[in-house]
Amino acid sequence: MSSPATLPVATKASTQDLAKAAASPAKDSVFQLLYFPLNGRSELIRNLLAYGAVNWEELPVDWPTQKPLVPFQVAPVLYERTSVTTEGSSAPIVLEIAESQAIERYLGQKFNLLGGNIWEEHLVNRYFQSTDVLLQAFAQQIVGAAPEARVDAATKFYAETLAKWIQIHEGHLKANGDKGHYVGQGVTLADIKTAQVIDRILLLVPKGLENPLSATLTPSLWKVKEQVDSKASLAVWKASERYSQLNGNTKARFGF
Ligand SMILES: N[C@@H](CCC(=O)N[C@@H](CS)C(=O)NCC(=O)O)C(=O)O
Repeated sequence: MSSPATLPVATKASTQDLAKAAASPAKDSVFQLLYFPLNGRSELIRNLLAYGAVNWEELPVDWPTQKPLVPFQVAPVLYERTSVTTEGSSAPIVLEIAESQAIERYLGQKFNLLGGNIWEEHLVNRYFQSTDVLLQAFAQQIVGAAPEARVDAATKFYAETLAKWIQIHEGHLKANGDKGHYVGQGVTLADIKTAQVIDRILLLVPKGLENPLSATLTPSLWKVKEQVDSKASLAVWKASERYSQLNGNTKARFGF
């Protein structure tokens, strides 16, 4: 009998067969995510799975046992049990997808969130990346600061790094029609990333400071968040007990 923390076994098959499985419809797959009970490097992945309205679940974690078995010995790892089989077998192909940003882009591609052409994909990637740079600075400067230094660190971060990001992103969003989208008139990976990073920044505002992002302060960015959050399947996820638990665990883990 397999233990509850047993990992799915990635199918060993030709690149051609694996590519066929990866190209199969997401709605026919079951996705299983291995990550710790925190937002961390999986908040966007969970949001994307919810946004895509696919069949997904979290795998039980027994990290010491699992660590040596996953591609880079770090989490997250996403497993996709597809509807595709290899020739001569009835076993569905299981894909093992690793590295948080590679997982996010994989899901972005699967859910058609990377724009409609090479230029749009570049725009998606550059606003996504710019927002990731913001998130890394936030993690380092605020989350990583000693609790007694957090108010000063956050005040500086809001006034400098965040203010610059806001100015550039608000400018682009307005130039794109101010409808809450980075590219064209639809939701892309860049939009979902921005909505997630806004959530993360607002979740971790040090006590005593005002929210630095809102419908009044950052109207164009707020529209992005509203557009993303209006997706029914994502709203269901955000209203779930597990979502609140992950937020609570994240606050507690970092002493907010
Ligand atoms: N570059 C990797 C970094 C992953 C990473 O550092 N994961 C941490 C948790 S956020 C981890 O697995 N820590 C446990 C360990 O290293 O044993 C990614 O983005 O997926």
